[in-house]
Amino acid sequence: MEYSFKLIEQRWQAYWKDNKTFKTNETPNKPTYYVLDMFPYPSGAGLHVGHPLGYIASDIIARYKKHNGFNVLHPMGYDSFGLPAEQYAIQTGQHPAVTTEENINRYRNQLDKIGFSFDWDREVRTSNTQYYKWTQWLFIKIFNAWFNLKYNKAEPIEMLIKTFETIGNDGNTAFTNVPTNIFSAQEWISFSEKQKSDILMNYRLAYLSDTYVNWCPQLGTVLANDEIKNGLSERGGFPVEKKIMKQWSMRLTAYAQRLLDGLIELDWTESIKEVQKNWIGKSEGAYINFQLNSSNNHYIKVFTTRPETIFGVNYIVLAPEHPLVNNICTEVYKHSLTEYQLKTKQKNDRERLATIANFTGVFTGAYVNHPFTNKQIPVWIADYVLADYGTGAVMAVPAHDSRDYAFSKQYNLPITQVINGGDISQNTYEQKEGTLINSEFLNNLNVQQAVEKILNELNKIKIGIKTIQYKLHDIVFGRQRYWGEPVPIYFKDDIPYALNENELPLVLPEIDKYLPTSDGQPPLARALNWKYQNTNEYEYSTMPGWAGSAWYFLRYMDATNTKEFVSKDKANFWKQIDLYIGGNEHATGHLLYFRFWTKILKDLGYIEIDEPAKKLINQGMILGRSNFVYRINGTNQFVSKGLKNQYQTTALHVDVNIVEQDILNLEAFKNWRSDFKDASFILENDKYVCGVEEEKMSKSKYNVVSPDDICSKYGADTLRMYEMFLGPLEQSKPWNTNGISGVHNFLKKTWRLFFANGTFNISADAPNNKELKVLHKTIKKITEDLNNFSFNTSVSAFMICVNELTELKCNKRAILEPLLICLAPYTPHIAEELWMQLGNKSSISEAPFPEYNKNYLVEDEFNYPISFNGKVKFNLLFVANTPSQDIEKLVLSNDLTIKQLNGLLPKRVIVVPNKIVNIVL
Ligand code: ANZ
Repeated sequence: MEYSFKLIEQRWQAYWKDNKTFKTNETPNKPTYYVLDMFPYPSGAGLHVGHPLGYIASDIIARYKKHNGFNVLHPMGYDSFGLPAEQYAIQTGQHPAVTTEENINRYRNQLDKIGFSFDWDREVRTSNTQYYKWTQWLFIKIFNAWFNLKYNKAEPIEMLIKTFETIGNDGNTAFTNVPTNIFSAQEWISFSEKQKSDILMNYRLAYLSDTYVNWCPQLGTVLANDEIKNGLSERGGFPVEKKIMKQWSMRLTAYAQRLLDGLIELDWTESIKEVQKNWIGKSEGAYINFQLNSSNNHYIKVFTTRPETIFGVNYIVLAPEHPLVNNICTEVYKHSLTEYQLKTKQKNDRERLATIANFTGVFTGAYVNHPFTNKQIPVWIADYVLADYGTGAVMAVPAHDSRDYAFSKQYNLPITQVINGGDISQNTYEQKEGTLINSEFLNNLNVQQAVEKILNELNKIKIGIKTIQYKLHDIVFGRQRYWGEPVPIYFKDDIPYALNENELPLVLPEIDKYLPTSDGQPPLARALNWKYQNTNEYEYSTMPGWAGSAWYFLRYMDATNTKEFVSKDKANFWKQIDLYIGGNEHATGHLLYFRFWTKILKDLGYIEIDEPAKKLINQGMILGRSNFVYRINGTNQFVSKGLKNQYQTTALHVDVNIVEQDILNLEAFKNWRSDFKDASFILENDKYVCGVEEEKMSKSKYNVVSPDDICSKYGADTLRMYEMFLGPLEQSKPWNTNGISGVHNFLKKTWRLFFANGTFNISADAPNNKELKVLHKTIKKITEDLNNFSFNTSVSAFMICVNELTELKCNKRAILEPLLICLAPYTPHIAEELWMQLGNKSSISEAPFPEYNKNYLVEDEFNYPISFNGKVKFNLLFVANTPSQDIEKLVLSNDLTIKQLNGLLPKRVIVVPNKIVNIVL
């Protein structure tokens, strides 16, 4: 019987579906294992062979854990709100829900062909009302929460309101990052509803405020920092500018320290942890107030990490957007200042920080007093100072800070070096230039002592205090787009109110066009008669793409619960993701946000875990292997790669599906595109050889390989095995179909172990030691590999095993049956088929994973190198552990030895057991 993978794969996929083989078990007292893939956004292009890489790895682990008796949770779903469906809707008028549904169906179809063990009963789609009802519910919980610094956790807003009612806000421990006036309990009670709402906004973990946002005019929406790459929108590559807008945000900064601390215990790669650490960007330093010369009461507050350099301060710089700028600027400088502020608006943070050679700024006309020297210090504005870091103001110390130095050079500002104890500037930038200040005040102090002393002094006069700053920003939560969760808020008398829980879901209304209104309101403002209780306006922005994915891992635990987003029981049963697999492009987006929401949910008492995913593996990218043809400029003639240097040519991508082993199929090429119908060719050796390059897989490069094609040509088992064979999971690697037939042949060879002359032929005989050794060596290797998530190395172990068994002509059940179980996680269809043919009645996935017996692994023979005066001449095979005297005798009586000795008598024979024999002449 032939290995007809098509039939086999269809049969078992249907069997698993009909028998719900991979329905999640929740058997008490069994260990649990939660394996999750980052769910896909169902794009119109479908899956290419790069997408399933992580899914295959996680599927292997899920199946392996099932063999080992775990309750395994291995679900899949769709991150189905998002921009592409909406952009498509704008172009075509097609409702994004329709496009999304079509794309999901296509994805599902493709996924099904690969034979994953997902429990589809637990599928989630973030755009389903029954899903986003809970996203909205969670939003309301976050809106109604504040962060209590005393306990370092979130608490319900009612508790804060109670404190305000009893003691006001003086000395309270609520986290806020906006200036808030002090009020008494009496005052709080006398405040209007609107005033109270405004004050609470300074504390809520989801809040509305005037915020600097990254506005992308072409996309008509704001973008989060991680949605911007090199100053352009990640999607579409459009320019992005800074703009002030009333906007929903989440107070991520309240959790900066916990997000940092939580990283320590996580089994994530160091590089991802490092990225998160840098993104959170903790800096220890001080606030120092510099008194404005023009006023006794006004100060410029700077943030510095180097208070000990204060004697070298030669000017102060404010961010152009700093609120004080317009107040302190003197008349003469107003014009140039306004102009500079306008210019700054055009730049994003990255461009501002990357000003390396070209620092610019303008003088404000104002001065501050130096607290120690009383010197007059000019105040400038410059775009290298960012408005939203620290205080948006810095004390510039050109001798010790490279940016300040470059700026001073640009504007001829004086430079002052501070020489303190001598080691002050260790490890940091230092210019040996400018006036020297050998401050007596700091004489002979080391850095730490100097910092202490300065801060003590500043503290005494109440103008300096230690502080910690984080680079992390709160995250903008509103999007001015249609295809997202409506924010469950309505406005009454300009006050935002959350909907009641029983009013959820707030369903996305139908609109005529997926565009902003003529007066610039978001698309939801187009909805007719869409009002809360027919009276009040709803919030018109929708949630960002990451809202649904910030908690989806919890929904899988209890996907059909209509009463709760997840029950306590299920949340405690499954606890945490044991293994999370996905791309590393989410390092500062999703991977930070779902940690953030998890912490809030824990604080509010809904779940018990503080971190969502214990272990994270980032799979590498599978690169496309692009092919090129070379068109002679101005003609429709194409020259083969080896001859192209003789002509002026332009390289064009050609569809990899009409190229085999880099040789172009000429007829197919002519039929590929109408403009190539009359193409002519200059060949080498009668062939057209294409150029090759590794690039990201994309439609526009015609290098996309679809898993469907591979499945229909070689089968899903080959695809699965081949993707693992390509190399370590974490590495990026090119897709090269050239090697695939090797893997396919390996499966055929495995199949043949079970057949003789076309009929199933298995022996019940007891296995011999050689066969047992091959099997147990393989079990050991596969088990170790699975525990180390090293999948590629398993593939070669399987190949060696099957080759050895073929050589031994082994068709014994006692060997082949356990081998099938080892193979099942990797190539489940062929394993199930042969398992059934062996007479088993239930799915192979129910079988316990074999354990290796180390007694079978003992080497039974040793191939001794035989050397003469230290030079190895040949090898002789002896049964392992043969006594040395016996070996000596056998060696000396061997023909090869006699020939080598050529009549000489050996002086000595040294036998090192299981290593070497040396004959000394
Ligand atoms: C004086 C000084 C002397 C500084 C010196 C540095 C070196 P990190 O480590 O990134 O936190 N700074 C403060 N706020 C800023 C802002 N909004 N935009 C740009 N720069 C800002 O850096 C903190 C240092 O960066 C601060 O310490 C401040 O300059 C500057 F030899 O103060 B420093």
